[in-house]
Amino acid sequence: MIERKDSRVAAGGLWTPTSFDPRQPQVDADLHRLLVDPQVVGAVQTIFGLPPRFLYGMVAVVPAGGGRGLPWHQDNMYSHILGRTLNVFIALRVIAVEQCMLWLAPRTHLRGVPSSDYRAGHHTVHHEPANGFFLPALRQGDVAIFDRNTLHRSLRNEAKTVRYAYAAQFCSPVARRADSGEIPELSLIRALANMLRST
Ligand SMILES: O=C(O)CCC(=O)C(=O)O
Repeated sequence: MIERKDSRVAAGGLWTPTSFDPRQPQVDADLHRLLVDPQVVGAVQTIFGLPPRFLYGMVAVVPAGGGRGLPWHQDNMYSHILGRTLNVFIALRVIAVEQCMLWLAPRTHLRGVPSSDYRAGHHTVHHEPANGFFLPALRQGDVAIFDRNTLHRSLRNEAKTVRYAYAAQFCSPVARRADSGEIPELSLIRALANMLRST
């Protein structure tokens, strides 16, 4: 159960990610199964028009009582991929608006990768978007799908309960790493997929 992560986050503390680790695919396998969920993968395939490749999976926990989220950023600032990439943000439990809700700035994915600072472990854009909005309250299982170039952020968890979300990230089969031109490292992710399918 996702609540086992509560012990890792202190009230009022920071957004805490737990990424899928291909070397330990059994850890949190019940959560990382979302990377191979037919509805998640099917939705991404509908957008790409092609079967997607797995890129990244992460559980994102935000402590109750003022836990802090992330500043405006693109995911493509962290692992720069050329080609289409998507983030599927999934509510693992109900997420109330005041519970460190996700903000998005529509159409910012069309502007490429803007300049940013890397501070305290996170990229932050120099110029905040003017058109940001926050999502409505999410039920468990609700998703928001956005391009990894879309600016997004989250503020604080003002609620008394922890916030749980999952970020499942995919790229198109023709996307390549910007630095090397290689296919994003996927062999290990495929290992995950095979492993999870067989469990
Ligand atoms: O979990 C959050 O509040 C932000 C999520 C996010 O930035 C991401 O999925 O890339």
